[in-house]
Amino acid sequence: MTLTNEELNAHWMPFTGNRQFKQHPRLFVAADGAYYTDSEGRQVFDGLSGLWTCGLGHSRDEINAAVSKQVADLDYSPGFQYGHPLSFKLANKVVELTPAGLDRVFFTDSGSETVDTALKIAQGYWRTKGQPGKSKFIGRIKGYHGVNFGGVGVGGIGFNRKLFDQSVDADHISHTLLDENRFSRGMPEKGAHLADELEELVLLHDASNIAAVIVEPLSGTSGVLPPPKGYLNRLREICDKHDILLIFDEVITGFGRMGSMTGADEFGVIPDIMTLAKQITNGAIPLGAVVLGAEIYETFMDKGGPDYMVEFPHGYTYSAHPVACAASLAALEVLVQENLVERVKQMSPVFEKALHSLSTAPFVTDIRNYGFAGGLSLEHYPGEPLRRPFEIGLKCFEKGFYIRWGADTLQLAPPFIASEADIDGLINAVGESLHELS
Ligand code: PXG
Ligand code: PLP
Repeated sequence: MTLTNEELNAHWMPFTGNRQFKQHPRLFVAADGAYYTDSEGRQVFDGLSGLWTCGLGHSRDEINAAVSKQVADLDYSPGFQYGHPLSFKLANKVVELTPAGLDRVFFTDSGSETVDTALKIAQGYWRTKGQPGKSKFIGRIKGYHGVNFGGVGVGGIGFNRKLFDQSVDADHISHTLLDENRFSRGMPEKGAHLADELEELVLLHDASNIAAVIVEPLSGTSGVLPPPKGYLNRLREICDKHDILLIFDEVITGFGRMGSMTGADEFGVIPDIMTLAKQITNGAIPLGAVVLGAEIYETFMDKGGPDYMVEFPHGYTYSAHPVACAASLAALEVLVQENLVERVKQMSPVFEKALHSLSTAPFVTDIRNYGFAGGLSLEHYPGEPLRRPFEIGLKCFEKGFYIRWGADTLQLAPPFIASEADIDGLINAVGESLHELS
């Protein structure tokens, strides 16, 4: 199936070079397991699990069946003032699978909505407690928290911010991408001290003005930056000392990618609020979730006024959509039943070894990895940092491998079900592409 130039025009594609794409469209028409079929009928390996979404592989019978049944039984149910049983079942499942102390769940439809919801909960919490001054957020340079106004405000990627006003009051600590950690495997040794910049910002702004700190435990979008050893623990200590909420944005790290159920579990640091999306439904239907401690929820309840009143004026038409809840329950069941989180942990050394074999390939200036997530930084063309990753991405696609390029990095995130041969094939395709460009 091919589309004409005219047919391609109406859709303004997200985070896409629209002009280049419409000249050279890359269209998927089917997917099964770890492979897509493109519009030319070729099999293409899914080297990023969709957009970090489809760890279980595509077209899982269990999810398909649950979605089909739910559409037939109850296609939509109003989420405001009425409910349906699946959202409660799913909330309990999410609580069971996330760290102890995170006991309440607010559903959304995407990572960006989840982040903005978490920020609103944090600000609303302090106001409800009678500390309205605690409204500023601290994010991190290179952080990605989606594209809604709050997420862009706390985000730390200049390219995503430059066209828009500063939307929420936010300051940022440094990123953790250090030269001395280049080619580290797993958590880098150096960089825990960078968390102390939070102390500096507390001195500057005063804790009485700060609502929350938001970080990805492992930064995904900016090229896979695992946290330095001790770094997240230090952030936790500083937040505790100054009574600042710690939000972990686990939209990518949640539900298995790190080789544990969450990044918090894997790195041994528990936040006050966690955001989840993507893997929660294996990508089949959009859904996100904010998970938080009961004390935050109870604060809103206690100060909610008469019980006919809404305690938190927030929610989406599609919050806890029944079909999304059905997809999520099925996806989480497969994740647990097939021990896929354990599989990621066991296979991570295989992925790590294969990935780092690219350290001597042309243009590679750094490689980073954790679990089933890998990032490569590439030498820039003079004045054109974004060009080479784009060229490599296209070369890989020609070879039948879908990978992600962003900024001056390549990102790899194979499905949890990927075989050793799949991983070798992926790494070989990237290696060959780099050699062909040299
Ligand atoms: N937070 C984090 C940590 C994310 O990774 C979002 C929020 C936003 O989620 P939505 O569903 O609104 O897109 C994300 C999304 C990439 C890539 O290639 C990463 C994301 C999305 C698309 C591509 O790194 N992350
Ligand atoms: N805009 C208008 C005019 C609406 O009526 C609504 C929801 O009712 C929204 C935006 C928000 O949509 P959603 O709840 O899907 O975020």
